[in-house]
Amino acid sequence: MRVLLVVPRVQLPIDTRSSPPLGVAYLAAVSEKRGDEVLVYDGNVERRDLAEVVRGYRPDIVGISANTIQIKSAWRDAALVRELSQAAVVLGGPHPSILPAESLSQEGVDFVVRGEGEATWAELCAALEGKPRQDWPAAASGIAGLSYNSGEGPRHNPNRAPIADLDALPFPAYHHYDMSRYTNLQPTIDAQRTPSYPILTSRGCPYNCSYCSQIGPHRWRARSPESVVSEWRWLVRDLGAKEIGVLDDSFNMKRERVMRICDLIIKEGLNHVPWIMINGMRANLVDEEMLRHMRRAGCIRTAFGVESGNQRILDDVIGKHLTLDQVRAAFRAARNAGMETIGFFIIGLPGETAETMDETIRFACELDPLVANFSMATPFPGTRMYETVKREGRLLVQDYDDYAFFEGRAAYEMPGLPAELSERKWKEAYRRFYWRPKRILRQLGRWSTYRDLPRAVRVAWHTAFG
Ligand code: B12
Repeated sequence: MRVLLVVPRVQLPIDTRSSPPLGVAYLAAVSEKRGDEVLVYDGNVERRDLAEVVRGYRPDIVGISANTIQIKSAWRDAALVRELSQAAVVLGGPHPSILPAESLSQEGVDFVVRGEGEATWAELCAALEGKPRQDWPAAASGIAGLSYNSGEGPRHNPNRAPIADLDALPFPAYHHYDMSRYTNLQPTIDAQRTPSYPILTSRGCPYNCSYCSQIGPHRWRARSPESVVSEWRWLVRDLGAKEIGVLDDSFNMKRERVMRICDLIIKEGLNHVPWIMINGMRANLVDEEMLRHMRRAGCIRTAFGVESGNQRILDDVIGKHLTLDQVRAAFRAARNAGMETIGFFIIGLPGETAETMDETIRFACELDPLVANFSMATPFPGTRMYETVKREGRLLVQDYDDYAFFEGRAAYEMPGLPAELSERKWKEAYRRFYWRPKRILRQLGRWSTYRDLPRAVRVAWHTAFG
């Protein structure tokens, strides 16, 4: 079969060309394993139009990946593919997984794969091969994790159980990407280190934080350290990785697994390639010895999801299962281990007041990470926060494109939490964190400060006076 996999183009003020999209790289590997011909089109780095590619390649099946920010672009791509070809159009990824019927009602969309995609995608490709369109609903009817148009409205087959043996998955098929078009994993912090590759050593998260858009069941599954390090070796030795970014939601659920991964990285002599934790580690499950071992294995920077400086917000609003003292200890341990840190914080959660947001800003300054990222609380469909806001507040986002709130606009308001307050506190957070003399002095010592100066001046101006 001729398979085309599409990452829709979106325009955001941040650089999303940081690394090759991993979900699609896994699907490409699965298709290759089936013997299909594969073409990947990442709209964010591609120079050709999708129309030109569809006309030239004439795919049999087109898979389009979408989170909420990408979904409208994904629907446009689906309609375009339908206009130009007879290919089956399949959507997958976080957004259609949560709202499959919505995507099935769009022009050109034939199927939605819900949740983890590899097995469902492989079964669907096998079921559709050589079949005319009128036979597709019958072919799709027994495939778990699939939603489709049956002729009598949308049909949702039962959920698929999460993949039990992650070691059995093929490595992501990066040769379908033009790596020279990607930057490095955290381009606003680091000098160029390319090629940079992501890696996923585990999937899922057992916690259920109110803001998190987790598409699968809240179950954590891990690859074995041996499987992780064989991919690591391939990335370094065969693909020439200059940097690796761990994308796991919960890398450190099991201490002995982390220690063993690091043992193997050191033993194999792979620790000269720097790696970073892209997502936050669980601050309640780290200790200095673990972080020192990660540092020895080449990890130069870790991140922690702190979210709030107010214990009540952490407990009652988010359900984070974390104490402020555990967070303090984690940052201290990372610093002692010689690692840089990133802190993720949220401003404007349901139930917040000016005082709780102040506490978050003060806590960020106290922890003093290299980078503090203050997200404006955004209720993504399918999250507990979304339900709370729909029940008790008022959503201000009109359009899925507006879910990328990089300019600090509030996504909703609640009684006692007007949009104006969240927006003011968001600006204040950046101003108070980044304009501290201690911080400015430290930044003057970093190379990237000079490279990013024009952008930094723009942001600083915006947060201080905009
Ligand atoms: C890395 C990452 C990023 C990177 C992306 C870099 C890149 N080029 O890939 C950066 C930092 C740029 C980023 C930015 C943002 N991100 Co982000 N990100 C992630 C993260 C941590 C990992 C993504 C990943 O690779 N996962 C691993 C792969 C294997 O999983 P996957 O992509 O979901 O794909 C699987 C399935 O979804 C499915 N599938 C996916 N596509 C398709 C297509 C087809 C046809 C099929 C059949 C199946 C299928 O099969 C795949 C294999 O199992 C996820 C969290 C997570 N655990 O996934 C959040 C996540 C995707 N991000 C999220 C958000 C909110 C954002 C931002 C909006 C945040 C913000 N306000 O700044 C921006 C949006 C930017 C954008 N353009 O989309 C949310 C999305 C929620 C939603 N409903 O849309 C997530 C889920 C985090 C969360 N738990 O809430 N992000």
